Amino acid sequence: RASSARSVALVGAPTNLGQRRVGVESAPETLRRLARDGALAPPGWDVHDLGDAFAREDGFRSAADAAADGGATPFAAASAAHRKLADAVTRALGAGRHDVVLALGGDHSVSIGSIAGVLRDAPSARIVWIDAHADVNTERTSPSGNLHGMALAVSRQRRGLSRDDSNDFGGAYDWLRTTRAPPLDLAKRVTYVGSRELDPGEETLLNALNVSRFTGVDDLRAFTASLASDDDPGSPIHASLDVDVLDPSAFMPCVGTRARGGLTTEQCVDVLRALAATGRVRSADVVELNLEACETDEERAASAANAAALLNALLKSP
Ligand code: EXY
Ligand code: MN
Ligand code: MN
Ligand code: MN
Repeated sequence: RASSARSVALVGAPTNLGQRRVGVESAPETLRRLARDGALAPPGWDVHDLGDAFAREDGFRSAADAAADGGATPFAAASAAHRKLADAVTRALGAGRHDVVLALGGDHSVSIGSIAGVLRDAPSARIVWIDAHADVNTERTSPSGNLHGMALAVSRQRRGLSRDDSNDFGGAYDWLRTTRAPPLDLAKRVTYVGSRELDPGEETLLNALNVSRFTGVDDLRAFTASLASDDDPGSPIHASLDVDVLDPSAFMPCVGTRARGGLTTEQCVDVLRALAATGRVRSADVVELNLEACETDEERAASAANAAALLNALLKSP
């Protein structure tokens, strides 16, 4: 590549196993098409598509099968896919050829894999969780049984997998115990941006641990200001971007879990630009785009374009 160009690597994670809707597993293909059209990255970036971390059929469950399961997450299959994503992310980061590695979901449970992959490469990495939801339910507090609402609970519970029977997942995530990735310390490493729809158990946990959350418009400004005075400016940032953080009525109708209210595209772009401006964003997820979860072609076009605008904003112009 030209010496001035920056490189962004794409790793697909085409799965819908963390929730019950079909369609979200196709988002990597949608995002790749946007990349081919030049809409995904700003000028000055080379896009390198590393393919999918696992086969689409290994991450797929039909609507009929999901209904037959009563919606319960197939933990073993999900975990196997996430493990492959973790390996792909660690490999892409370690190769040193890419400035940023993007994991393309898939539902938000894929972050279990990408975060393990990131922490193995950089144990001090910060996670910025940009989402309408907190995704920190345990098996006991989850109202739905859907794994995408538990992703951060899995990432933090390494030892708890054996100690805390409320988060066991049938042993499916035992591989996290033996990976070199440390368990995720929520209070130290995670910042929430845009979270507005929490379950009671999540609220209790985040309050008890005193985890940083920035939700309203003033909060967003405070968040971008806080980036300049980070106490750990050397650590890389992993941005986990759930597109349902945007307002579904105006900007992002094509998502599986709509939460009333939310950010405008412009507000979210500002946050992502501020993150990019730190020069510390080494990796990101983009998840939950589901073009089958909305009604019209107009909605599909707007949702895809807004998702691309967010990814663009995350990549700093050289
Ligand atoms: N908190 C709800 C649950 O755990 O079922 C909804 C979670 C939605 C998760 C989306 C991906 O951010
Ligand atoms: Mn190139
Ligand atoms: Mn989420
Ligand atoms: Mn969400």
